[in-house]
Amino acid sequence: METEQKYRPAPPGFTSEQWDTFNEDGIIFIEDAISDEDIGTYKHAIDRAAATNPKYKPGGYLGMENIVERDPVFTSLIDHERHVGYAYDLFGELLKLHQSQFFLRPPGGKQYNIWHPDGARALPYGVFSPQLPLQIKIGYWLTDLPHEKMGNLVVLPGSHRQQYMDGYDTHNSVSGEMIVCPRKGTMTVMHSSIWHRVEPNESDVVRYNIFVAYCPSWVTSADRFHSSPKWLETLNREQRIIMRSYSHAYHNAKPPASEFPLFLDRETGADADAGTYLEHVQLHRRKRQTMHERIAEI
Ligand SMILES: O=C(O)CCC(=O)C(=O)O
Ligand SMILES: [Fe+2]
Repeated sequence: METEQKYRPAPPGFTSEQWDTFNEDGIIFIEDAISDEDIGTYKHAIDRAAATNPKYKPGGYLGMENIVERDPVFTSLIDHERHVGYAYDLFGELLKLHQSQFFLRPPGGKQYNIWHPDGARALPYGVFSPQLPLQIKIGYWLTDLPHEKMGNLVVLPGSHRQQYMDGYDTHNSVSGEMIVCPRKGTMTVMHSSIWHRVEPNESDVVRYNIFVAYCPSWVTSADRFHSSPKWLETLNREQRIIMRSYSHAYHNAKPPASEFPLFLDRETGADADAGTYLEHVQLHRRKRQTMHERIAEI
């Protein structure tokens, strides 16, 4: 009984349609995922962080990383019910926050990215994991971007399966590209191997958005080596685990027993898969099936 209260069931993740689209296109769009009130809260937190950043000039471009450690509003994103289930579906009990960031992309801003996939370039994740991502990026879109040339994200749907792309390291439009024109409140879930770039912003609005990326704990983090121990103490159990701030390096691959289960199975509430191991095998040494493994079996 006690264990049931101690651990949370995994929040909702991919529907089977979303999973099919994610595999086909490398990105899914979930409109109206974020309420107007929450959009306001996130934008205020971005403005607060910008105002205290000595590098920020009002009206200028700004990208900040490891934002979860900067403001409680961003901290709540580590394990937010709105999206963490998508990451858990992929990375299961070894889920880690890879990177958290926001961008302010103002009119006339000079900083917009050229075509690239996220993650390793000289030895991309796709070499080992041609189908499943080793990183996913959740996007929170906080500004209406109804047209191109608004600092939009541009993706090449389906390109998460390809290792080469002629537009690489250029801004050139390529055939088949999709200029993402989200309504504010849209959430995206992106396979990090998808090729993407960013449009210039020739509009009169500032593009506000947040990205939180996840990976397995044995893939390196992108925006920190360790988190502040004092700050970690302020987190709930799942948030603290998902930050994976280990002082023993091998814990990245083999986390301590106290960190299992991260979540309970969302349907059954179980902390282990039935019928897989003999009784004596301890939980932290057990493999639990991820959503995609279960689906593959059906
Ligand atoms: O800001 C965007 O839309 C994408 C940024 C990007 O590609 C990145 O941070 O890797
Ligand atoms: Fe990127």
